[in-house]
Amino acid sequence: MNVEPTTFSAEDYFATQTPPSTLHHDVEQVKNFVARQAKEGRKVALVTSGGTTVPLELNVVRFLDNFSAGTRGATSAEYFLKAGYAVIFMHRQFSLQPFSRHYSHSTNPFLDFLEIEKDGTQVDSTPRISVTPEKREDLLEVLSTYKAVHAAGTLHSLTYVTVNDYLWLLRALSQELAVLRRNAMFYLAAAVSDFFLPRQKMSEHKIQSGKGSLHIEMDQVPKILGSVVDEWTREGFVISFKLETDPALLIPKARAALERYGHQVVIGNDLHRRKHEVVFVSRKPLPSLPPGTHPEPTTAVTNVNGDVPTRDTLSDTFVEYWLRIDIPDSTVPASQVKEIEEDIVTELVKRHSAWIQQSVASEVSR
Ligand code: 9Z3
Repeated sequence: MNVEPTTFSAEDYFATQTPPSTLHHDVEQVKNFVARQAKEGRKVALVTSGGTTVPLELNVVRFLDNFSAGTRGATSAEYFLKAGYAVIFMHRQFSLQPFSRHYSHSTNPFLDFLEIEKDGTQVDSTPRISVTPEKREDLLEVLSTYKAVHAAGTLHSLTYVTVNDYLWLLRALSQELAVLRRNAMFYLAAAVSDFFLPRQKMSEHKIQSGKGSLHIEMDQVPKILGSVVDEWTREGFVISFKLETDPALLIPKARAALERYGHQVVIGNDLHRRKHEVVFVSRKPLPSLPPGTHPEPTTAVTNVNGDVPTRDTLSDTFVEYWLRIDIPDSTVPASQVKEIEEDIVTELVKRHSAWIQQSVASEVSR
């Protein structure tokens, strides 16, 4: 395995890596969903959610994973639906999903909500099952919304596991969503690996132990946000998330991502504070720009190690908006705890509408 590490462009990546076998089927379903939403005049949010894996072997026994339970994505999807958007929920298999997340097996196991009736009133010999009375109200609310969303056909879910699945799906879905023009929102909350092992460098079988330590050299995952914005869906409203553990890096990295990719918003979150504090980083309003375009970088913002600005000269270009909620008291029941995603989505829905109006106006005036 003495192959030099490579920096893949998006083009090289898709020319050399293999698509998931379900890609065609997934894309056909999304195509139909998008066509229906377009006909019914809905905006569509593509929500990506959960971590991506990086397999170390072709017959995969071991893999690296990125942190994310899928809470951000699943919760936000519910609020987008409530705001009247249709949602494509592209999530890591077995991560949290809208509605069922309220009854996650670890924090709120649904079996604890059920009781076997003992009063012998059942018609046949099968005991009846009922919902614990004090849980009924909450369950009814979640269940009613879930059923209404299903009846309206406004939620479409599909899964990925590896970072390779994620990249192929994101490319295909953003190409499909291009037909919606400005009515498509991209809410990229999935925790995506920065590094991967190209299949050409992977061991076919399980890596054997017994030879001492294991050295793996990974390649960098292509920065495909640039392709989303510049090629695949030039008119969509694109929001990416930036996760850091060093708070000092949050704003500089978020600004650098905006500078580099030219999309609309980066939402920065610190790992430990993410449930009650996020920061929206966006470009200060500029004189009207044609849709799908963004200003040329005004400052050199990269260093050899990645995308950290080398000097803080970007504060004139970008604006930060902090969103905070109170840290909930542990005695408040889970169903009554305020969720920061509610405020995130409210803010984004507002910005998306304003952005559509502005970009339509600037198109008309040209
Ligand atoms: C996030 O930052 C999400 O908010 C979390 C949500 C992963 C923290 P949970 O699902 O966690 O509620 O448990 N997502 C984006 C992380 C990411 O990979 N961002 C890339 C980066 O930081 C850019 S796409 O470089």
